[in-house]
Amino acid sequence: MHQDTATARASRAAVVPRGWAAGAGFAAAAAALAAGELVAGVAGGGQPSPVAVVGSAFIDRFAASLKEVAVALFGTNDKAALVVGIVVISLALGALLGVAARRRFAVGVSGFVVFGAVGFQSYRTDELARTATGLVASLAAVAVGISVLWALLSRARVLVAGFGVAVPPVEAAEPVPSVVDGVAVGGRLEAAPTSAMVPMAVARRAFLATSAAVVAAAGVAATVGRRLASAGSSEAARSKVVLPRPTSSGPAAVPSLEVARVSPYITPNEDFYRIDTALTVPQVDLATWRLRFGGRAERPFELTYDDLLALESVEETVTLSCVSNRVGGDLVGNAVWQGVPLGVLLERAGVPEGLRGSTGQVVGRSLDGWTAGFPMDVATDGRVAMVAYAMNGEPLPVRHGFPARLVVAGLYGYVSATKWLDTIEVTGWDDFDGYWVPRGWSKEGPIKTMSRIDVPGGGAELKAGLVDVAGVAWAPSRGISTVEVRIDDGPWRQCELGEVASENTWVQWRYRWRAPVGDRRITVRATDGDGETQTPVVAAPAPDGATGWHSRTVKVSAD
Ligand SMILES: Nc1nc2c(c(=O)[nH]1)N[C@H]1C(S)=C(S)[C@@H](COP(=O)(O)O)O[C@H]1N2
Ligand SMILES: [Mo]
Repeated sequence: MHQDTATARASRAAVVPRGWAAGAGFAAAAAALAAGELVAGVAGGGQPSPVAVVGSAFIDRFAASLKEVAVALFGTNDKAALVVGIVVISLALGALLGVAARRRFAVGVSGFVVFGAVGFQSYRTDELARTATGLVASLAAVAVGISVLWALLSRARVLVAGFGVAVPPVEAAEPVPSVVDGVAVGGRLEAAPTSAMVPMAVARRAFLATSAAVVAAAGVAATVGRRLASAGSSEAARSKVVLPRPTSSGPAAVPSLEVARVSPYITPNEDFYRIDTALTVPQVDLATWRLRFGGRAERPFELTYDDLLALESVEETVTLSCVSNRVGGDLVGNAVWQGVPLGVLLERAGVPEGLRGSTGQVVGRSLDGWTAGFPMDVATDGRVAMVAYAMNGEPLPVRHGFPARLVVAGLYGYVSATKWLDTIEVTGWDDFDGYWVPRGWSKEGPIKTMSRIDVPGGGAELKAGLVDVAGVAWAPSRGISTVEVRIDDGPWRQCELGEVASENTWVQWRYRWRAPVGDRRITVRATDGDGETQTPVVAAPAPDGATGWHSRTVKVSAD
């Protein structure tokens, strides 16, 4: 038989229960993450936190497989989902570490060190992050994580050994009145199976309160960190910008077609779709931001923000579309952009003879290292291509590329529309591939002709009689010549088209349908300015844009 002394029992009792240890690990991980947020906030200058850099590294590593999945699953909420995922996984791993550390604390220490190493490594590969910030944030997170785990496990041990905070000194000679069912054995508190419940519950509650306080403090620290981070941000700089008047304006604003729930001709900035790989939007200090022209340009130069705004500018309405947009999808929008023609800037930079036309490439590089490239002749063939700094009369919104971005009519965003511009490089077509090219997307990305039904909605129940069928159609840089609608397998009917500023924008269309009773399928197709009709062949977005006709089924009933 084993020796079963009171001493042995007491020390065994001092082993922290699994649940408590998991709680301690969870709270320690929360504190570690919060320490990272706080350091990033104090560092300022838009320095990302460990959660943010790990998320960015994850995006760059898995972008090719995720782009489709993420867009499909979360729409533009994919970033929030990623951040939540990283936090949840970190906390869960923290809980596991806590359990492992209750017998061997070294395991807990190693766990947090590995956490810190992953964070630090992500800082080193992140274009936006400074290594120094990464070092301090990672070390702080590791130190805080280990300290909190140690403190909570020690507290847990004291509580468990003492069987509850309410228990007076165990040396008490008399049975302790408050521990009704407890029995003092040899000067130590011995708990009968049932008797232990009451004081253990008290102890558990005390431990829970401590852990909850740690988690709450972590929440406060993380919030303060986030606040600090946003204080010196682009948003602050943007609010002080005064835009110049455009030197010349493209065709003036056109009236929007008045059909209930059809997309307005101009997409308000708040409703404009957003797609990018940036988990934290690059933050800019306008005093130090420069737009550089380089690569193989003959006369590399750079512009300050004020220089850029002082140049002659144009204002043009251009429809942007994402290559990931599905048939009927909403990753498309139309805005009035103000900026400096790219051709003028390239002229100043000097494009070597051998790089003019299709042998050359214009590469936009963003502050966070994202890149996109398109053929040189696109910049010089007379279409709208500009370094834009304003969108719908406002300084470029931060999420749409403040302080400056590229806008090129007729090309999908992934090959052209670099936001948060840092550098524009002149290079050879074969000398560089933009971000999405090695990830399986086509090197050239002209926007395919597309049309979409906005109203009636899919599955709508309508009354027989006159019904407005309406939507938008686009083929930027070629324009739309006709839009046709078909009911079931009936003949194609020409639609009425709204006004457009130019061939670079989408057009609103409407068909006045005398709807007969029954389940009906409405299909739309457009023909571009070159006379080419949208193909009915169904293709997925990868590798160069979706095709197919958009249709919707509605139920028409007698009134
Ligand atoms: N810096 C940067 N610019 C970027 C991207 C990006 O990931 N990073 N994504 C591009 C893609 S795929 C598209 S479709 C457009 C979308 O522009 P928007 O978010 O302003 O609508 O931005 C482009 N510019
Ligand atoms: Mo895109």
